[in-house]
Amino acid sequence: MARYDLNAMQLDLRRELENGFLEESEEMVNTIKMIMSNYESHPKDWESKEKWSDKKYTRTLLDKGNGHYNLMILCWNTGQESPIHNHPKSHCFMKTLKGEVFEELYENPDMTSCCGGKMKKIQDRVYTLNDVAHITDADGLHRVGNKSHVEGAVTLHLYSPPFSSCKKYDDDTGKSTEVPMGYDQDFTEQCCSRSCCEK
Ligand code: 2CO
Ligand code: FE2
Repeated sequence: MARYDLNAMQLDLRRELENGFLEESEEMVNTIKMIMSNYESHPKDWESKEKWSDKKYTRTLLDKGNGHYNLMILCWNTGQESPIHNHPKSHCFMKTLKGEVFEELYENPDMTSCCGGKMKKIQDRVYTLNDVAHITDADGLHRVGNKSHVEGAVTLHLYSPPFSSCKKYDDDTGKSTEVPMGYDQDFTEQCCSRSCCEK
């Protein structure tokens, strides 16, 4: 039997999200987690799309999901991490394709009536190969990164609905700044002759 590869997983995601994300649907969250869990990471599927920078983790767009979601891979060089940030009105799913990433979960100051000041960490988590995580702004904000000194990490992210900017938060003051979320590479333009785009 053919391996359940990244293209097969993309087709399942397309099908599941063909009408977009049904708000508040716990069932949909679980189905997407399951689809992403069923895929077992295989470097052959995604290594041609890796991009590494010494300056910052990179973002490579794989699929615009008919406007309903964005699917991308992120490459985290040793020691690289994101600022504390939100995912505005969106579901964030993250699967580890290579290495290991950490996640620090923080209280969302926009969800509490209180008062600014230092960001409050709620939890530390670690995601190893093939783990799938899910977060919304109602769960909190996060910082994600790669603590390894020797191995890069690659993660696969699905955001639904898609967003093109988010807020980053200062650790000490809790003040937020709107930042655009650009891409270092975009493979969606050449997507239409590939099986991932077939309905
Ligand atoms: N949200 C960050 C980004 O898309 C990555 S942290 O995991 O969601 O750049
Ligand atoms: Fe994030």
